[in-house]
Amino acid sequence: MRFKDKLKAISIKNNSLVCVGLDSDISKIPEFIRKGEHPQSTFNKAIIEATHDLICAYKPNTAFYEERGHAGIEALRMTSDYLKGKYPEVPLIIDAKRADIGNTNLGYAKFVFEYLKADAVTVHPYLGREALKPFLDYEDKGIFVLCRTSNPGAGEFQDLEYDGKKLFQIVAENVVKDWNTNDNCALVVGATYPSELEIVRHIVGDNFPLLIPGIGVQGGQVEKTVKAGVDGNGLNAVINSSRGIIFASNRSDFADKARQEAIKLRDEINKFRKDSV
Ligand code: OMP
Repeated sequence: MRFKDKLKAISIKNNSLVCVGLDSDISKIPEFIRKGEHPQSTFNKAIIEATHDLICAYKPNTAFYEERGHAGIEALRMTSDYLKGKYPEVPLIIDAKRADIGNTNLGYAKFVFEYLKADAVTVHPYLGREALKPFLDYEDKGIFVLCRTSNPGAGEFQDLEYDGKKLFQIVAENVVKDWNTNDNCALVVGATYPSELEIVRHIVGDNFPLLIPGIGVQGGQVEKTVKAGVDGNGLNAVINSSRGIIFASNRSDFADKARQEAIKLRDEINKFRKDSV
């Protein structure tokens, strides 16, 4: 199934736009798990078991795995195998923020889509469409292009103006008009910038997924995010929370607490989602 269809189906089935960020920082995993074998994948499996019916996607950021070398890559692969085996209807977004010349991207794309079996990936737009072709050629996958990031310094380049438009607007326009020939593109816009999020949703229209990180710990507000981010059908917003869900507790109740946080976020999103449709 194509990523976009998979995302829509699970968002409707679980009635949820919550994406759980599996940013399983080894130093924050509960100690009793850290001491055991395969700590990151054991932790991820417990989070998946506790939340799979409440969410529309999982998004591990590779940084938290790469820092551990071989053990981390193995943990990512084990997490993917587990998800694909038990809950194949749930999309896996690998947050790797890749981008290089085309020849090199071939290797990056194979790693995320063939080795890790991801449904989607995050990429930088800086090198242009031609360089990202190896990603864009995977018709069934989702290619999330960074557009307006959530960090405080995002505007340094992304707000630069050309011809009366800011760079992030030009990125959104180019992606939706020129890059999306396989209907597999999506954009990343931070929850910390709801006005920019509204502009981007206006540019891309309905039926175009936006990954929206920055809720909770980074300060993004749910009401503004939902009102600005969902499409006309109340869908296609993938609202990510990582630390706020997976590290809600560092004791033996961590999975239950993660479930409670996921329910809280799902319900808060749905409260405002109804007003937006
Ligand atoms: P929390 O702040 O813990 O919820 O984590 C946010 C996650 O979203 C991290 O994995 C970030 O790398 C990622 N992210 C952002 O925070 N801001 C962005 O602009 C883009 C991303 C992303 O591409 O997911």
